[in-house]
Amino acid sequence: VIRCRAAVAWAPGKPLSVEEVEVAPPKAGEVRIKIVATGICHSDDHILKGSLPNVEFPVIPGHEGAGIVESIGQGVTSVKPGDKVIPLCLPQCGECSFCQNPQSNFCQKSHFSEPQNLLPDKTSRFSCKGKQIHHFLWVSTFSEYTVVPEYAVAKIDAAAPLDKVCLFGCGFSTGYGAAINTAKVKPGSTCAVFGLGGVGLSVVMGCKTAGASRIIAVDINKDKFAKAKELGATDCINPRDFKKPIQEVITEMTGQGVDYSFEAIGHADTMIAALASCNMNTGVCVMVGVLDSKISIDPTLLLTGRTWKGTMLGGWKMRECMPKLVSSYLEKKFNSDLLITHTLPFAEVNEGFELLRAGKSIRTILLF
Ligand code: COD
Ligand code: ZN
Repeated sequence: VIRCRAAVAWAPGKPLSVEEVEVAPPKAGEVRIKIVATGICHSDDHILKGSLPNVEFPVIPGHEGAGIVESIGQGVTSVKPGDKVIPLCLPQCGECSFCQNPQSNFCQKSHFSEPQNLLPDKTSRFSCKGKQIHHFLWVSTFSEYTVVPEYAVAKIDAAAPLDKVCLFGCGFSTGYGAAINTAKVKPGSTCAVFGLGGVGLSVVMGCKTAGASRIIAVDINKDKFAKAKELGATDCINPRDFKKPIQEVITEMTGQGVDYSFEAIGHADTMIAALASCNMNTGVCVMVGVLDSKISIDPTLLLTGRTWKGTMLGGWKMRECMPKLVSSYLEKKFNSDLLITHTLPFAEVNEGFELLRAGKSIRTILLF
């Protein structure tokens, strides 16, 4: 058993508390990882507020981490102690019908299929003050050591800087893949991206890489516009600067609406606005944000031919694609470092969340 620091969410609505926790050794088929760096994603804030379904407290959040294998359980063959790895919040067992389908990046043997924030054997490797602490998406990267199933671990290049590629665990992969894999943005096309956080800005990067000729970035915080332009946005608009709905503004700007629109905020009204902003017949709208409520739409929006899609971690088969994404990063095919605005010691995790809530950060990296 290892004793180390972790940020525990004891109850919804409370700040995280940095505690000493016990981390049990990996069981058969599991890997214990020393987390070196972890990003703060808006979804972690959703958990703290208690607004994500199926999350039981107390829990150790965090799902955008990178680290080094500390020890392995019986039967583990794909990684060994000392390997650099990224824990995956979407695993890839390689055997289920989804994993075998080249079109799919889902895995049936995941916590999404059977909502529970314990490991697959329905137990936890974490305890604190005599209490069992829940895992989050199996990965719980706000802990200096974490235990995950082998099929939720991707081995990456030994040259990868962990304080940078940790973003591939969620934000960067989700946004970049939403454009490249889910929407399959074509060269010369027009795009609109709603929400310019770490995820939305990664969508902008994906649209740019795919060769979009026009990328309209939408946010109510104009402080996000400079970064969006740097990453490839051609137009930046604030819905609050217009009297008419933003979908009408975008439709006028482009003639028939954009070819591809993306929602990376997680609000019902912006999901509908994003849908209505794409071409009524051939437009594709990708929903990236999660919503904790229901949404009602005018079916005519779809009847005219639009496609409305969702994306899970940007459509990547995480375990096989992660090493390739890291290699592309090392070859400088994209610069995800531009998303990192702050780096803080792990003890300042709550300050990191304050920066996110205040709209002052894109990504804060916490270092152990
Ligand atoms: N109109 C325009 N922009 C808005 C509005 C609005 N009404 N409200 C907020 N915004 C902007 C904010 O100013 C901010 O710039 C941006 O939207 C949101 O950015 P962040 O930094 O707060 O959030 P991200 O980028 O870290 O995450 C956003 C998600 C929506 C992706 C996230 O919250 C989420 O729902 N994640 C779950 C979806 C998913 O696929 N997750 C994968 C595992 S987490
Ligand atoms: Zn996330």
